[in-house]
Amino acid sequence: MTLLMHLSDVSEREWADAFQKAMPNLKIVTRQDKYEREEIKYLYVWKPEADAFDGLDNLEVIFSLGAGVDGIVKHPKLPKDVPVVRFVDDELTQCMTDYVVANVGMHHRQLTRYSREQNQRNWDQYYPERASTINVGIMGLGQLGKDAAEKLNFLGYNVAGWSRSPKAIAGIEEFSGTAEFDLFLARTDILVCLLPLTPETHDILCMETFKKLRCGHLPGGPCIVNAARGGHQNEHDIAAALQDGTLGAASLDVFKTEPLLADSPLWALDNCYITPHIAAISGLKAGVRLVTSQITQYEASGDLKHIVDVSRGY
Ligand code: NDP
Ligand code: OXD
Repeated sequence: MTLLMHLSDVSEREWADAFQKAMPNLKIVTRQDKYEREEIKYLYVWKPEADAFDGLDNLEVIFSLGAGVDGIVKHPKLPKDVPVVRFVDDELTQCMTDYVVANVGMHHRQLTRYSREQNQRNWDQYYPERASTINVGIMGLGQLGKDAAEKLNFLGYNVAGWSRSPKAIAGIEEFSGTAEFDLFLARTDILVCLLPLTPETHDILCMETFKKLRCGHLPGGPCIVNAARGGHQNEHDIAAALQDGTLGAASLDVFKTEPLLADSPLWALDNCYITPHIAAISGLKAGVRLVTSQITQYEASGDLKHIVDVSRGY
């Protein structure tokens, strides 16, 4: 019984060594080590390559290094009967909320405007409105969206959420399903995307969506914050909307192609705030703790937590 690391763009050795310390009785290998494909019972995976599942005939559980599993569920050779378990962790949730709160605050307090003023050495005492007049709309009210919504609500923002199924979260106005999407957009000044990437949510951040946001309330125009996946955004539309005033500003942590291509027009826009997919990392300590406890539980009782619904895509 062996746990295989299949981690693209991440140090497999570092993770394998940390897992080995936590589970001395389990054989743990990277793709560089010697092992037989049939001995693999557990797979720890990030950005699976084309051959990721080939020959893993005795695989019992797939653990995702990421909270988002779009790269796994769309894999054409994903074994149908093997559970996929995703990364759910309080530290990761806290990091994402930190990112969202920082960026919502930045747009609410009109940082783009004051940066421009600073560049011109201009002292213009424009006072932003208080938080309770700002409508934040969060797409996705799961593990991450719910926490961000609650913390923003605590800070005094007027928060609404949009999800697939109806929710009841104290203090949060709730919209659900495609039928209520336009209503949700129409009341939103700052739109935050914390959706999983699925065929239904692909390119949801597009000009058509931006034009439906509440206008005339934030002085520069409505703003967006995307910390979910680059596949959610039409980057051509974002660049156009940031230039023609449909959007006042955008914070983007994720991109269609990562790293963001050098010739992307987004780099040069002073109302586009780019971070390199760092909103919330799956930390080594937390990952080792999560997977170790899941394997221990699974070996004892066959139970697993945070199993993905592959047919739904998240
Ligand atoms: P969850 O699965 O816990 O929550 C997903 C939410 O999205 C749910 O509320 C779900 O609705 C809603 N949703 C899904 N499909 C639709 C739809 N078609 N229409 C409306 N709502 C929909 O995910 P997490 O909160 O844990 O994570 C969200 C995403 O964040 C991840 O998939 C990942 O891509 C991204 N991420 C990015 C990171 C970064 O560093 N940039 C770090 C970690 C995650 P319902 O509740 O009704 O099912
Ligand atoms: C994740 C990510 O999905 O880091 O966890 O993007």
